[in-house]
Amino acid sequence: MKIGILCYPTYGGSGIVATELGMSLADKGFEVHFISSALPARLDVTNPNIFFHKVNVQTYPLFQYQPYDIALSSMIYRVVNLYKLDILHAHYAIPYAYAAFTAKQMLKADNKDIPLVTTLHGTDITLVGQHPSYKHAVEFSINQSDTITSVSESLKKDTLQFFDIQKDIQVINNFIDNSVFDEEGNACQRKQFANDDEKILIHVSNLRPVKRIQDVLEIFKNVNKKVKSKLIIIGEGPEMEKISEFMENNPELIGEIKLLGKVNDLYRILQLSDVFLLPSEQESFGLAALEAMAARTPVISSNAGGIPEVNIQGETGFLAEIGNVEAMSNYCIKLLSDEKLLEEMKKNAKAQAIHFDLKNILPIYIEMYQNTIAKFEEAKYKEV
Ligand code: GMT
Repeated sequence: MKIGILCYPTYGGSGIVATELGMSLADKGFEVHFISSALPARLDVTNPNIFFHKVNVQTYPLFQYQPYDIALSSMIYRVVNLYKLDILHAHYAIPYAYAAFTAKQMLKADNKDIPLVTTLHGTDITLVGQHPSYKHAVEFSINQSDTITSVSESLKKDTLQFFDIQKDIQVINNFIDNSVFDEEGNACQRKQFANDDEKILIHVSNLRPVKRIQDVLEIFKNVNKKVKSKLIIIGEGPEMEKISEFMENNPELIGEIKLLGKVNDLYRILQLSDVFLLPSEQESFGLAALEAMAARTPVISSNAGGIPEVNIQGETGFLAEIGNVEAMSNYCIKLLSDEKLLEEMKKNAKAQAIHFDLKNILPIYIEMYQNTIAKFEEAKYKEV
């Protein structure tokens, strides 16, 4: 099977899922073609089954805005024709599902067509997709997809609530390759980040307002008063300014907070962390929390969106209402002050990550592709 994957190349949940999925499919012998504006961050192009096609946007002085979506559709059309793809998989509704629909129309004009799968990831539904500028195009392109998948039950519910969707939505959860997180002797040295008597709290995100970075900082401030600790923040994004502001207002914490920016082998740092903070305003699944769990790190989070499907109250961590910094701080203090509880939750977190292992989720994706192609061919046959 030859699969075309359309995704964002940057550090962000949808791009990571698309890249990890494509690489795992390539390992299984499928031919996988990535179409994106840049090389996806985690993509290993040394695999002979992986192809990367960069979308080039021709700048022209007449254009006030460069037409990326047109260049993307043309590239999809071109790659499907050149490499005889069997199926397209768009990750994130805009612009990918929309551009794929246009490419399909171009193919149809040549009496060709291939099926389209669209995976909804989160903010394409809960945030940006609802903006009046995009809503109709998002709804239309979802409905034009042959198969629709969402990364959690919660996101499926939101999609059906916010849009008029005329097809079934199959939930295929985010996944993790636990084997990567299990490699021994790979963890960084704990003393690089904290003293022996200190606990390590960690937050990883693209630091957008939806991640509530202010809550992360306030929780740490409360915890640090009671438990000797350090906070590691990994990622870059628009809320960086909030962190600098917080440091200015809390100079006593400057030495306690370490900003690492974008990090490639994240698991090496997650492996030595004691608790992961995820107080998000919205979170369709919480891949970052799953990555933490795979590294045996319990999660203190909000109960937004699909997080409760991943982080189980009192088992793999604790959850509180969005914005309830006090409750999340207290849970964190409780967890970090009780070695027995901490060890038990670390164990439970890992067990939960195994539940979402690649080995369990990849066959679901493969079956979904096979079913989609079979249904598509059947419908074509009936048309003739
Ligand atoms: O929020 C991010 O980090 C990026 C965003 C994306 O679409 O790139 O992530 C979303 O997709 C992830 C993978 O499916 C989910 O695990 C995240 O929960 C989701 N983020 C939000 O819903 C805010």
